[in-house]
Amino acid sequence: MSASDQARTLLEQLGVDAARFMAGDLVVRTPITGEEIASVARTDAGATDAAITRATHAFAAWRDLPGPHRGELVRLFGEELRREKDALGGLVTLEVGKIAQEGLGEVQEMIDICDFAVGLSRQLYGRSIASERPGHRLTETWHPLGPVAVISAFNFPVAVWSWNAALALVCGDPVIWKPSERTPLTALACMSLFDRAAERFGGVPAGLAELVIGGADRAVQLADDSRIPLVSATGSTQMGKELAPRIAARLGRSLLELGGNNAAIVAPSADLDLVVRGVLFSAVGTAGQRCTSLRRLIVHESIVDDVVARLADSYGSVPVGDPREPGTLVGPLISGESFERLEAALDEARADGGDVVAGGGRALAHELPDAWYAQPTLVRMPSQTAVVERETFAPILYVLTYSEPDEAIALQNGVPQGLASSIFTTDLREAERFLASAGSDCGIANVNIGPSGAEIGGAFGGEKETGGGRESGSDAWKAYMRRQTATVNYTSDLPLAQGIVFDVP
Ligand code: UN1
Repeated sequence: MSASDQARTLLEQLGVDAARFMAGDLVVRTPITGEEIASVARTDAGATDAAITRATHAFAAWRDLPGPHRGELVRLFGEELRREKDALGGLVTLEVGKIAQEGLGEVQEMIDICDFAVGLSRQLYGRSIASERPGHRLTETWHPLGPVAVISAFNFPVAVWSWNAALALVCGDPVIWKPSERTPLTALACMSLFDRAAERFGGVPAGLAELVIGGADRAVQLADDSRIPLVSATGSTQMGKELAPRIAARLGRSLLELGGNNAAIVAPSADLDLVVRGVLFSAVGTAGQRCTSLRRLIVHESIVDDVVARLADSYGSVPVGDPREPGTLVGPLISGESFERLEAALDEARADGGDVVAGGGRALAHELPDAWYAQPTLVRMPSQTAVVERETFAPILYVLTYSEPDEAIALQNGVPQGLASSIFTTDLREAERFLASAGSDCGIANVNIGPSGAEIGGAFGGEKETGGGRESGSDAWKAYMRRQTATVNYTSDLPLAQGIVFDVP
C-alpha cells in the first residue's frame, strides 16, 4: 500500500472527512519516504478570529457545568482514544516518522492524561485559610480561566495538545489548537475523535475544541488576542522568545515548553549496562527529536574510554530505517533542513576539536532519496563549546569528561536550557547531591534513567530558556484556572485586618 493510501485508510478509520485532507493548500509529506500523502486547508485570519469568538461563547456555557461533569467528556474522549489507539499511533508514525512503538506510546500518553484529568475533575481543591478576624471565613477557590490557546510542535504532535486539552477542559476552559504545520493530519484525527466523544456526551457547546491550521502568523494572532487568557506554547526557544513578549504586552499568561539540552552524568560507580540502555533510548530514540532527548553525556575520566567504546559499539548496530517495520529503532528526521542542521553542528564540533566516534552521516540516501535518515552520532568533545550549548534536534550525543563531582554539575548546569537531566550512580551521596538545591538546575532530574520518557503524573517542564512552564501532572492544572480569595463576614461587627481602627464618628 502506498503511503498516501495508508494515510487515507487511517484517516477514514479515525472518522476524518476526505474533504478535509484531499484538496487543501498545505501539502503534507511523510518523512518516511518524502511522498506527498495529503493536503489540508489552512485557516485564515478571519476564520481564526471566528474560532476564538466561538471559543469565547463556549466558555460562558462550559464554565457553568460542574467539574465532574466536564470530566465525563474527557473520560469519553479517553475511551475513543483507547478504541483507536492503533490507528492514531499509526498515523503519528506516518506523519512524523516515529517508530511504531513510540507512535503507540504517544497515544498512551494521551490516554493517561485523560485518566488523570478525569480524577482531577473531582479534585480542583481550594483551601480554607485561618482568618485573623473573628467571625470571618477565608477561602480560596479555583475558577475556570477562559479559552486556552495551545501551540504545539511536530515531535509530539498529539500528546502535548492532550496534556493541555484534558486539563483545560476539566478546568472549564475551551481549547484552540494550532498544531505544527507539519502535522495537521494527526490534529484532524484528534478533532474527529473528540467530536465522537462530544456526540456521546451531548450538549457540548460549539467552539469548545477548535483547530487552527497555519504557521507563525496564526501563532502570532493567538498570542495577540486578549480574549485568550492563557497561551501554552511548545517549540523552539526562538519561537518562545517571539511569542512571550507579545503575550506579556497584553498582560496575558503564557506557559512555555521550549528547548532542552539535556545531560546525563555517568559517575565512576554507575552500572554501565544500565548506562548503555538508558543512553540509547534517550539519545537515539525518536531520532533525537524529543525536547527531552539526551544531548550531552558527562562521564568521569576514569571510565570514559570504556563508556565510549561500549556506546560506539551499540550505536553501530542500532537499526535505522522505515519506522513502520518491526525492529526499527530509529526512523527519519522530520526534514532535510533538520539533516542540514545536524551536518552544520558536526562541522562546528569538528572545528572545535570534536572527534566523531560513531555515525555522522546520512543513512538510506540511495533507497530513499527524498527522506532524511541520520545515523545515530556520538562525538567526543574536548570541552563544552558553543555548539554543545545549542539544541540541535537530531541524534547527536556529545561526550564530555569530568574529574570532580562539582565539575560534572557545573557542566550539566552550564547551558542556557534547563529541561531534563540525569545521573547514573550507585553512590547515594552523589545522587542526593545531584537532586539537592545546588545540584541539577533543571525541571526534571532523574537517577539511573535517562532524561527522556517522563510519565504524565509529574509536572513537565523546565527552567531558564526552557521557559519555566509546567504541564501535565502534579498541580500543573492551576495554570489553567483563576484563583479567587474570598472573605465572608458572618457577624454584625466589622473588625478590620491588621487591627486597623477606623471608627466613623
Ligand atoms: C516533548 O518532546 O516535547 O518525557 C515532550 C518525554 C515525553 C514527552 C516529551 N513524555 O520524553
